[in-house]
Amino acid sequence: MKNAFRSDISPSEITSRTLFESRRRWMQGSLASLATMAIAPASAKSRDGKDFPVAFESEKSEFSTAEKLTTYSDVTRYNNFYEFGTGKEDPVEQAHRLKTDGWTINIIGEVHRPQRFDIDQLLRLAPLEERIYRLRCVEAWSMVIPWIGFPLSKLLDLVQPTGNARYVEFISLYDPEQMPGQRSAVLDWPYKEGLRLDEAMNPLTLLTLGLYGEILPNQNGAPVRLVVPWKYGFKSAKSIVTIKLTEKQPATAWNVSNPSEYGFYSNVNPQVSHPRWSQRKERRIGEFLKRDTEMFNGYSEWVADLYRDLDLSKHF
Ligand SMILES: Nc1nc2c(c(=O)[nH]1)N[C@H]1C(S)=C(S)[C@@H](COP(=O)(O)O)O[C@H]1N2
Ligand SMILES: [Mo]
Repeated sequence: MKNAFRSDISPSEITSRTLFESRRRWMQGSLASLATMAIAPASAKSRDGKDFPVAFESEKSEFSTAEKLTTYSDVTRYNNFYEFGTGKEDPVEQAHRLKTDGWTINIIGEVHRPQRFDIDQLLRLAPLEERIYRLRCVEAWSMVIPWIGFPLSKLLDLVQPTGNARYVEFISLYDPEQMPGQRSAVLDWPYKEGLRLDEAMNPLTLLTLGLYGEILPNQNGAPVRLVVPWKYGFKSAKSIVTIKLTEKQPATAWNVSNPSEYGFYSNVNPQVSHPRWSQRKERRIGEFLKRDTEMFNGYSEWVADLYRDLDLSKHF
């Protein structure tokens, strides 16, 4: 099987090295963070034995679950990334096409300081944390993944939302040359997601640059994605190029494609069935028996307050 990292000099590898160098520079300049460094740099070989030149250090997070990790192989081979096809292994086979060098994220809309960030700037923006989160797909499977990133709130604080800002829209890359899945109209491209501003500012909402101590593999949304652990996986947009603060609730790709099945909120909620299947149980990838799905994917303690005044069967 083809792999994003198998070719001698893949675009992602070049980016990887750049990230590693910039991260190392950042670490050298920051003695304070050396004291809290928790994860040693990974070796030059990845878990599946291929060259994998990049690793970076991060701090452990109080928000991490102690549950057993899903294997690196499952995390990077069983993916949803419709830009590269709708099959679970399409992303690992196709995402090597994605060029991530020179990537920027543009923050626009209702902010006092609109700004474009490159990945180097993002890496230096805040201490990187390892967050071991459950990811629960709307398709009733789940994984436990050690992400690397920092709270999105740190980025939003920097651009200073105006008093009008109430929502945050996330827009993924549109480039059918690199993303063959976009030649089919399976979704209204580019992929878009949205959060209420207070959801985006919640400390659990992670701007994510890596997993398993390494930079994000392309199929997991390189070079920068969102991870929103109390919502169904599709809210966690991959390969983001634009973040737009808005006054009105933004349209989202899944809501546009099928409004009766996918609402704006998309909170993990075992009491609200998907119209075509129950959401009461889930299969943890790598396990045989199904387990009960928890309200807000088990993150109620931190997020239930956000929805106190909302009827969650209407706002599903
Ligand atoms: N741009 C983009 N982001 C996306 C998707 C997608 O198709 N395109 N799929 C979503 C879905 S349905 C899930 S479950 C998660 C899967 O993330 P993973 O493959 O890294 O586990 O990514 C989400 N983000
Ligand atoms: Mo999903």
